[in-house]
Amino acid sequence: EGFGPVEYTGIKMEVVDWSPAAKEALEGKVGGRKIFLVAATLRPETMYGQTNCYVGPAIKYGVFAINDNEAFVCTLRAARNMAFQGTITPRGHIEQLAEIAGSKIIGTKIKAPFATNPEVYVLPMDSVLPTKGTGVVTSVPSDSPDDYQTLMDLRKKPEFYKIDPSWASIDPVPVISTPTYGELTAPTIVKQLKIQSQKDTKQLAEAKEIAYKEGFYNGTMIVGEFKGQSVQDAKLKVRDSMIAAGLAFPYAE
Ligand code: A2H
Repeated sequence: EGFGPVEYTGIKMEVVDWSPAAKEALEGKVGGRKIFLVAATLRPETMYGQTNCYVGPAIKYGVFAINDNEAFVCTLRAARNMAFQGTITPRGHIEQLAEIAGSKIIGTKIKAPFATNPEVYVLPMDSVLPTKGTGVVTSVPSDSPDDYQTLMDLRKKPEFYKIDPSWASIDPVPVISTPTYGELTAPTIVKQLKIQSQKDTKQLAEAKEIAYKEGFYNGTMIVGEFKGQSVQDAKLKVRDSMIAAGLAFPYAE
């Protein structure tokens, strides 16, 4: 980790249809509020290519009131941070409406803001850290090697991961073109490094580094409002556009 706070973008993904287990766990607890899973990302410009969302099955999440009409699903740790960043008011005050295990959220259908696929499913990812971001990760397999490899693992062994194969059926969506790796940077690097599973953590860390640098310094947007612009130029514009649309918020830690 570097020094000083990291500026993430919080992405608001409204729940469209809870999994049966989540429905049961939340019954009568969340009122009539609109509920959002919220993810922290460093790459808001890739949100056009979201195909899923990941939670840690063993992570404990809360449903936190944001105001009278909305609630966020994230870790308590993230809610505490948000309560000191103007996202949750009044300052420092947290109202937890319910608690729920990540395993129960899997299979929930959510909205994917700005994405080509407007609705996507929540899937499990074992490497989600409870100590980073919100504990919720948007899955963009075109540009994130971790997201891509996890999707491949889930497709290979749906019974093992206790998922319905249809939840993992959306293919990576090209969002950014890079001169070296083409329109599907993450899958290309994962194949070049011969990565076999999400347990190949050393190679995945290397792939992540290569994909991040290549996308940021040499990438060009091939979809969306800023199509044709460099990733460096588009990154903050996409972020601002999502914030203006009420679909994202600044989140630092
Ligand atoms: B990124 P850094 Cl397309 N546990 O978003 C594990 N990973 C987490 C997390 C958690 N609790 N919270 C966030 N992340 C992921 C998009 C993306 C990301 C792309 C490419 C690379 C990439 C879509 N997933 O990150 O340790 C989130 O995934 C690679 C740097 O703070 C977040 O951005 O540097 C990133 O890790 C933050 O990681």
